[in-house]
Amino acid sequence: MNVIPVRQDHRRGSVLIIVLWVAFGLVALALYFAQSMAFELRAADNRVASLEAEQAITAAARYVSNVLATADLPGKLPDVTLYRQEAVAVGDATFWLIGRFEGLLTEGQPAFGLVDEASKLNLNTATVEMLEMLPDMTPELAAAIVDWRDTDSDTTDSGAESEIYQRLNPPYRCKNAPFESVDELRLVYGLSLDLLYGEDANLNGVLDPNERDGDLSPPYDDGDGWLDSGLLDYLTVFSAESNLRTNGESRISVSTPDQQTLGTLLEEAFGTDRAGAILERLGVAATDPDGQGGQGGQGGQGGQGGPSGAQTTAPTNSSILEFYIRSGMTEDEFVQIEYDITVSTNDSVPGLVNVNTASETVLACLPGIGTEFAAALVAQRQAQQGDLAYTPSLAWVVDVLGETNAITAGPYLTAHSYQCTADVAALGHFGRGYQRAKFVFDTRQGSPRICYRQDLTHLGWALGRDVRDLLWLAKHMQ
Ligand SMILES: [Ca+2]
Ligand SMILES: [Ca+2]
Ligand SMILES: [Ca+2]
Ligand SMILES: [Ca+2]
Repeated sequence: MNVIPVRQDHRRGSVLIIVLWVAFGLVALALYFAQSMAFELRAADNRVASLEAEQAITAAARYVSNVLATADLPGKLPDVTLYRQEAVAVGDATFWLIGRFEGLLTEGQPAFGLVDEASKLNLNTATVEMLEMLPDMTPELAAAIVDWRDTDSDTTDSGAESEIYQRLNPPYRCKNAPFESVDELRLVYGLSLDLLYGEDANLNGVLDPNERDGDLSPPYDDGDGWLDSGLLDYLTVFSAESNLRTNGESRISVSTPDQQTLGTLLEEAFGTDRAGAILERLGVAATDPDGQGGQGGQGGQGGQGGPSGAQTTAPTNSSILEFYIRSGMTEDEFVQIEYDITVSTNDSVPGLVNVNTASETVLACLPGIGTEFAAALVAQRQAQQGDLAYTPSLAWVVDVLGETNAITAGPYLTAHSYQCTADVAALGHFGRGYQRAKFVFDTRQGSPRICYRQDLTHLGWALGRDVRDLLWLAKHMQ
């Protein structure tokens, strides 16, 4: 009689243990699913944030398109104070336009704004000599770049044509046609990624912590606290100036000035007397019906007025800057007709460098400027900035370069910009879902058109430390 209750106690104990194990298992399962659901939720939340950021990038592209469409003059980029470029809210998302500094770098903090494509050297028009002036560029690589785009198969000095590319593994052919993007440089013989990106691994124009720590973390850098930019920062394939006047008609060529058309333009701008004086100074034959003639033409700098008579030939001008110098116009006068004249008969002129936005490094590549005058040009430009309503002009360049150098540099310079880059970085809610895409806009047709888009999310965080700190604060204040 005593044995049975003992067995029952045993059984009860075993049942209790089993129940406890089952309960424990159920709790563990519940915890496991809860954890996994939390992960799932977090992942879904991040996906939502990424989608928000993508939407913000699309919104940013529309916004930039609107900003460009409402510019007060064609060929004039809006001043950075006239549009929003930093922490712009779109619903729960935010976007930034990553720009480039004019002047001093604030360590690690990017500049925000649009980037002018005419501030860079054009890969499709730059000569070997101009390319060679870029930092870390070798004569071999400069020659290989020109060989890549020129239609012939004659190797330029130490360049590279198909013969060399066929020996690579895998072999390919030299393109022998214009570059369509700057990234295409990767295919050019002798070009390394180090040269393309320099120390700026995330292409934001500033030194980030991994770009100033030597070889502690990629990329390799010299740790000197100064950003050595790669070629990508100085080159473009998009710069091309529209050859239309503000009224939509073709610009008037002053290459070999024609008395009639130029005369009409000058008369409309400055009146008959002043127009006559400018034409005379230019040595343009005057065949007025009242028989005043072109006698006494001075011919400008070293030019010849030619024998007096109705059909003298005026000296040709290689650029509108040379025309300006020869004409004896004042700076204010030249600005009034600068949009109306050209030396080209094409619809657009590729590769001109905007002297009002180009960096010292880019200006130094141009004939007539070089390292001797590039810094002085930038200093002069910074000193005269500030007037938002200004009409962009080239005329001031003569004061810095002198007439001879200005005439040499003239064919490569412009004061206008018809293409710009919007490098958009965006975040979704709570600063999550970082995305980045770069757009190039072309305004030659009037309404801005996107001619290039590239995703740059893979380059990682590019908004600098301040934005990251602000996000951290916002997150922990909630
Ligand atoms: Ca070639
Ligand atoms: Ca950087
Ligand atoms: Ca490093
Ligand atoms: Ca450095």
